[in-house]
Amino acid sequence: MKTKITELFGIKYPLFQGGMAWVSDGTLAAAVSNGGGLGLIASGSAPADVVEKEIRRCRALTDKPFGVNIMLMSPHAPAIAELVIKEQVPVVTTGAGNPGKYMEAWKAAGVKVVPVIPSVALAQRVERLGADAVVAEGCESGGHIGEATTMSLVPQVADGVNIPVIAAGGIGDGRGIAAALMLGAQGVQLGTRFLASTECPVHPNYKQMVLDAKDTDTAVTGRAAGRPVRAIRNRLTRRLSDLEKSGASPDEFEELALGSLRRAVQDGDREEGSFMAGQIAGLIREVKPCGEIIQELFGEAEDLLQHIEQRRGVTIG
Ligand code: TUI
Repeated sequence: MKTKITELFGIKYPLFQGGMAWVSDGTLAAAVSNGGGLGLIASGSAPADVVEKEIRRCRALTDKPFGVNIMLMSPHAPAIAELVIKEQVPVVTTGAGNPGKYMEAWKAAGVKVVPVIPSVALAQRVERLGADAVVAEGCESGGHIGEATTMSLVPQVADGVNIPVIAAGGIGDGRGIAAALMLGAQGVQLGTRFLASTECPVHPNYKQMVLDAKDTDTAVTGRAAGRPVRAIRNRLTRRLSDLEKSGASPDEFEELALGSLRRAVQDGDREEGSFMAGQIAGLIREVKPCGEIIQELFGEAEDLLQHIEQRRGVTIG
């Protein structure tokens, strides 16, 4: 499958792997890049030297293009913004903020920039600043989210900008990919699907939580504190939600949330960890190698798009 995204980034399939804080390391990114997508190392809240090691690890495992996702709320974001230039990382995606102040330097260094955005207004702002593409991320996604759903956001962003759009949020199989293309996207970004991959470095309990999740098993907490986060329901999400109802301050809230992602990823603490995952977790049944996941995703999407009449019993004309 060729689109503007495969052309622009020199990849086989129009697929980005979501940059998941504490999760997306050099090994996962290389596995996705070797499978024909664009693997992304997530900086999360890690310092620049840790990210540098992951870049080196990724380069040792693949000669294909890859990228770094920079979480803009991190105090280390400015140092990582410089690091990607020094390391000549081909692609940067950004999340949780406006990347405006870094754009000029990245563009001058030849880094391709793809901000993750939750609204049309932000998509248009980053297009004016020189973004090469945008990831339009709906609130079905795991982690830090915006308000709009993928179904409503993607066509509005596609109409609002001239650069290519990558759809994210709620996509877990070939049907989701075909649907995203129909909505006007030229590529897709999947995070949750790659949580349940062989190469994903999270604790086995995290993968099992994704496999066990049903459609309604994620919850959003932190709306009142202005930082909504979607994760699999457990004691922590219930406590956060109670705290929110009791009118706790953003600081109190932050204190409870702090460190909880690490507790999920490293310790596999089923009750007190923050198991960030998207609503599509309910669809995911099996842990597989990234290469197989990607083959399966695009086999299904291509078959559906080529044979929609037979596959869905649609008669046109
Ligand atoms: O960034 C994400 N998802 C994330 S980041 C993350 S790390 C974290 N850990 C604990 C608490 C909070 C975060 C986990 N998941 N997705 C991309 C995304 N970006 N979603 C929403 C946005 C966004 C929000 C506001 C992008 C830009 C923005 O701009 C506001 C402004 O400054 O104009």
